[in-house]
Amino acid sequence: MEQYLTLCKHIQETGVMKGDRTGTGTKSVFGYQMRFDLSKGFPLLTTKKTAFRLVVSELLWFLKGDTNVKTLIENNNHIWDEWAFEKWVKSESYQGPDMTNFGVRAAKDLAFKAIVDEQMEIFCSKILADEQFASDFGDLGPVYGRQWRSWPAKDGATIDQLQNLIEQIKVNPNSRRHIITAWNPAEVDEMALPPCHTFMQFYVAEGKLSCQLYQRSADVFLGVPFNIASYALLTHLIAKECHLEVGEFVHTLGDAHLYVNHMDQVETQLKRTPRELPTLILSAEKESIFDYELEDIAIEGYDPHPRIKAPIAV
Ligand code: UFP
Repeated sequence: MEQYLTLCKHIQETGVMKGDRTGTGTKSVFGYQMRFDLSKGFPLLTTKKTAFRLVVSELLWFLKGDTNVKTLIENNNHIWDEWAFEKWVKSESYQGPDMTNFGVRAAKDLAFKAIVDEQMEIFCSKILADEQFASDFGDLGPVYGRQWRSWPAKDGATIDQLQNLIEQIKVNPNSRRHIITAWNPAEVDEMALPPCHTFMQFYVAEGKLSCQLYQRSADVFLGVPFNIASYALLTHLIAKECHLEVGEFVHTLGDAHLYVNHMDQVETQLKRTPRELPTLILSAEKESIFDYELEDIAIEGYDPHPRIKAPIAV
């Protein structure tokens, strides 16, 4: 995973200071590309412990076309909580302490962070306990799952981009049209977070399946390690169903940034030496990518450096 550390250094050295939506501030570059040869091991970051189980439960959530955080929270996956929580605290239904700009404020003020955490806990228990609440506030809008599996088409029809893609890879591997887009201009405004990983293309050559992702916006410290693992996993799953070997994952970034409050963590990471990549183990019984459950996907030989905590910018 030298490629990832090289990207961090590249932003440190050549990035420009840039304000951003969250008010945190970033160091940023525009346009960058990394390549990962998936036959050489599974690209899960070894210079800090990265929670693979969260990558898996999020990807399975996308694959099922789900857009409600309830399923994620049931699996003890809290990576999308902030986005749903934001909708709740901005609504009439929320009666607790003022949560304006809770992300930025919590990052600077530990006492306030405790108040946010408390409200977040209340939010998660309500999602789990109250179906109406979950349907009102757990849904993130037409995010990835919706666009991948049921992109709204003319006359109320929907397009299953993922199913179509897999079929085309099987019957017409040489096609240059193996594409899925999550960026739906007609619906972006209804999404809790407009898709960061916006557009993917698959490519078949010499019996191997490769994937290229265009990611419009990349939180290089917190988001990117997840994004790499998630698309590497997706490529493996599709390759297995299509009886192909895995080729490369090509990761193309638009605005690639380090948040200013992640700089110390990045330094820590850069001092560490990458270790051997782990191996992905997929259940031999599962064929269709739509049939996988959490226990069908595992990682072996993962021996990372310890976790590094950092505040997320909301
Ligand atoms: N982000 C990622 N990867 C993701 C994801 C979010 O890096 O998969 F969902 C980061 C990028 C950016 C922020 O820092 O979240 C989204 O903010 P914006 O919409 O303003 O680009």
